[in-house]
Amino acid sequence: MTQVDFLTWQISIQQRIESALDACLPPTTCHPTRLHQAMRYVTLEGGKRVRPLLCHAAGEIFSAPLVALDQMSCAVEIIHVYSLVHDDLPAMDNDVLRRGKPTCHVKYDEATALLVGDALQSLAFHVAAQPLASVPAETQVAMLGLLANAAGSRGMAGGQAIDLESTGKSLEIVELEFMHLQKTGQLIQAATLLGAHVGGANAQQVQNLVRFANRIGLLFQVVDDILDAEASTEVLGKTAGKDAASNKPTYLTLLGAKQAHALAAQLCEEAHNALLPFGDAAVRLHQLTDYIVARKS
Ligand code: GRG
Repeated sequence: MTQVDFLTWQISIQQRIESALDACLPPTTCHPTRLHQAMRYVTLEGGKRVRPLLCHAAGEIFSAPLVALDQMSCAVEIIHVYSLVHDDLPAMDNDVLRRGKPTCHVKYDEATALLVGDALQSLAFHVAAQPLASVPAETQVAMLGLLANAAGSRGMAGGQAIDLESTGKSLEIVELEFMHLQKTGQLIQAATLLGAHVGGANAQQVQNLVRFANRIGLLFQVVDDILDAEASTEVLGKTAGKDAASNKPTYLTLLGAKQAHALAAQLCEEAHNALLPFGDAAVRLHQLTDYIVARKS
């Protein structure tokens, strides 16, 4: 079967996700209108949609139904958006720019930003819990558990807690790795595995994808650290140089730029190798791996 090129595929998934997210979110006319406006403001028209792309790419290995992949992709993306809104709050990263727009608490106010995050997290589980015709109910319950763990204190929220505690401190490389595997890696892994479960992946296939996602999670973060130091605010759509300004330990501060680039190249190779058991079926995951390394924002 001839396949469209990566860019065409990427844009088509991004468009599917934009309309699926639009359909998930309450309309702005629905009371309380300001909260719903703010939820739509932070979720729609922005972001690279990396997690939905991973979910679709993993699901495509098993020819999973696209509508079911849209549903689980939206759930993960909505959790991700909630985390960005809370991360930007003055009590956390205190940032004014996200996805090229004023952050939620700047555009609205802090209380609204807190509620937007809370409401988005609930919405994500509501979306993920909608019946999926192609997935056995017990598998879907396990998928909900997987998503909850990835977002919780032993996943993203826990990683964020470690991040806040480590500001101004120097971490060992293994500690930095652990923090990122929790903060960024767990949700990236959940996106990949949810796609695979929608497609009915078996235990061995899931294990192979865990290995892949683990490398991709770290790779994503190493590249994020490099971009924070080397790219401009304009291109990033968020404040550049934030890590150094807030005295955060990063791959760059621990390893230096040259070794951070070398680590990215190594993680990229390991991610590709983890996909070898899937042969050509994993083409989109291979392409996404290269995209994550080459991304400019
Ligand atoms: C507040 C519970 C809680 C967690 C926050 C996501 C996060 C955890 C913090 C964001 C800060 C940060 C730089 C995290 C590391 C990498 C990351 C998740 C970057 C943002 O994700 P992208 O690049 O963003 O996929 P877009 O906007 O493209 O979706």
